[in-house]
Amino acid sequence: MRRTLAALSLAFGLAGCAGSDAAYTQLPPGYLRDAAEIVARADWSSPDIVTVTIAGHAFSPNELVFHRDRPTRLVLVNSTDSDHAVVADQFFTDIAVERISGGGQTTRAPWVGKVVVPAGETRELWFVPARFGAYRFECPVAGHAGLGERGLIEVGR
Ligand SMILES: [Cu+2]
Repeated sequence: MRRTLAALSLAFGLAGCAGSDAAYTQLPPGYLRDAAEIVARADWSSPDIVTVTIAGHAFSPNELVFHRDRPTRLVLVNSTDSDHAVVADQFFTDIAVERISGGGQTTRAPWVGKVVVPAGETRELWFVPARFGAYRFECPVAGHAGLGERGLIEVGR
């Protein structure tokens, strides 16, 4: 139920506020039906690790390359004193998520719509890219994408 409420708050758009994570345990429209199975059979002993730092209204790096079918840990470091988040609509529909973790909490859900990174904190998104593609990502906090908090993701072999 809490996750449903989180999704609703995202839908209504809380301007100027990062809100809370959107993580889904029920299959949302357009997402990978077999995400839970992909995550379960992946080998998490030596994942690819990609670290992105948020500072000065920019993601660094802002061009990310992931590899299809490779278990991946995306480490999001917020070095600012305000909250930020990551949304990437088409990318998030094409990955299978193992967990969102950080701040002493772990959320396990196969599908996500938004990852919030509170001020000064770090969050990790563990996932498997399941499709090749090129995608955009950005911070959904009002005004932040326009200030430069955006980037590109490529999933290759
Ligand atoms: Cu932001």
